[in-house]
Amino acid sequence: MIDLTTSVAGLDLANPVMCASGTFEYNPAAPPPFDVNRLGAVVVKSITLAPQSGNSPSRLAESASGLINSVGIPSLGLEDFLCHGLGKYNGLRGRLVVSVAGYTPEEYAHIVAAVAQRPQVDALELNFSCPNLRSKIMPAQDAGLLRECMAAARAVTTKPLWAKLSPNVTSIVEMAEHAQDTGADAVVLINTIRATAIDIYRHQVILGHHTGGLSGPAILPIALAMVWDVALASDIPVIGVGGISSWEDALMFILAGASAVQVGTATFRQPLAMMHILDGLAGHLAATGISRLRELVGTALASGGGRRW
Ligand code: RRO
Repeated sequence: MIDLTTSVAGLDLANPVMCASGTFEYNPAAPPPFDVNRLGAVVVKSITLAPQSGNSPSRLAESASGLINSVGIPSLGLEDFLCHGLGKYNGLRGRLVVSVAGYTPEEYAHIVAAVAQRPQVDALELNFSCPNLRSKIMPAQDAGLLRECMAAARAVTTKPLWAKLSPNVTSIVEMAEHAQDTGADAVVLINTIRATAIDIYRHQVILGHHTGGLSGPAILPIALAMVWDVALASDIPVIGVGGISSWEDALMFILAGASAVQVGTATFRQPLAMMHILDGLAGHLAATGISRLRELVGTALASGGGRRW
C-alpha cells in the first residue's frame, strides 16, 4: 500500500501535490479535466482587500523554457471573495488554501482575519512576493516590512500561515528566518523571478508593466537551491514551487527538504500535469519498495554535509 500522505506544519495532506496560486482556477460550472479532489490542496489565486483590475496588457511573454507574467493580481476584492468566490470551493473534499496579498501590514491583518474565520479554509498563503504590483517594495524584499506583515497576520489567527517568499533577495535563508521568527508556520519557495522581454520589431518592451516574473522549467534549479538552502539551515517546513512539471522534478524538491510541492506553469502546457505527477510519485514508490512518501522528505540533505549556516 503506497502512502503519499504528508503534512505541512501539522496540517495533514492526502498527498504533496497542490496547484500554485494563480495558475489554476476551480469553477464547478466548468470543471477541469481531472478530479480536483485528488490534489493534496487547492491554492486559490491571491485576493486583495479592494477590487483591482490588474496590469495593462500584454501580461504574458514566452521565453526559453519559461513564461514571463505581469498579471498584477486582478481581484474582485475581499468582500466579493467572501460572498461569492469562496462558495465555489464548498464541494471540495481536499484542503483549501487561500492566498492573500496586501499593501500594508494592516491590510494583511484585515484580510487574514476575515478569511481565516471561514471553516472551509485550512491554511492561508501570505503572498509577500508578487513582482508585479504598484508598490515599489515587496515585503519579501524588506526584512522589516516582512516582519511587520507576518506579525500582523499572525496576531489575528491561529490557522496555519504559509509565507510565500521571493527569489529576488540576497539571502533566502535570512528572509525565511524572519518569516519564522514572526509567526510563519511554513515558507513557500519560490515566487517568480523578475524578468522581461523585448519586441525586436517594435523596439518595445512587451509587457504592459514593463517587467514581470519568470516561471517554468527555466527556474527549477534556482528554486531547488533555495529549498535546499532553507531546509539545510532551518527547521521551518518548506513547500517547493518553481518549474515543476514531472514527478521527477517533484521528487527532487521532496528530497531537498520540501514537505509538499506546488505546480504552476506546467498546468498551462499540460492540464493533467498534476495528475501525472501524482501517479508518477506513487509509481516510483511502488517500484523502489518505499511505502511512505514522507520518509523521503529531506533525505538528500545529508549529502550536503548537514547545516551550513
Ligand atoms: O498576479 C501576478 O502578477 C502574480 C502574482 Br500575485 C505572483 O505572486 N507571482 C507572479 O508571478 N505574478
